[in-house]
Amino acid sequence: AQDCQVDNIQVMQNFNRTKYAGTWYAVAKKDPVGLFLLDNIVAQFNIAEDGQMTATAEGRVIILQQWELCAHMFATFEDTYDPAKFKMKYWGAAANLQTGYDDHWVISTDYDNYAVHYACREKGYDGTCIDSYSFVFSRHPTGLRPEDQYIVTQKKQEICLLGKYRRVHDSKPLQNFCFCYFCSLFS
Ligand code: AZE
Repeated sequence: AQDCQVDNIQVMQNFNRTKYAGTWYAVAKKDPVGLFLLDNIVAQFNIAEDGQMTATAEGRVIILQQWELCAHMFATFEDTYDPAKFKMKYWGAAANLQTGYDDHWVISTDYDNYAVHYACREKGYDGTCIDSYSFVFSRHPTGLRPEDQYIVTQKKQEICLLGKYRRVHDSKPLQNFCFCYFCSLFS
């Protein structure tokens, strides 16, 4: 059973950022309050020689209620006391796009197939999260392998978000709305 306390959320043990690097396709997401990436979401994590993690991400967004565009985002990560918990500073390539400073926690990953990500933007007085977002990432643009579903469902439950996800349609931006400019650079 979970108490849903943000401080008690278990993250990936012995997290290895080098194995986490590379391309991840969002196959499911739980949205935060406000504007968010809709679909065609691909993230590319990179590890510099000094070990510093950075990422780029693209995704389809609708701004001002009708303008559809592809957001190109950049992120740098600050390390914390826990190797699987980062602080993520991010900004959009176009000047008018989103900037932010969010948690970036890796809840679980096998590095080769799936990853469950979590970010809590606002904790309530009772210690539970009142504004979170989360991605289920896959290495495969076609989605999760059936054998990874069980662990992913388990982890969704552990972070108290079971039933709150939506499928992300079109996790193949190369063929669809967004073109993942950075994907080829690092692979
Ligand atoms: C993430 C993967 C690592 C890099 C980044 C990510 C998050 C991006 C956003 C973008 C929001 C954009 C909006 C634009 C109008 C976690 C996918 C940067 C939250 C709302």
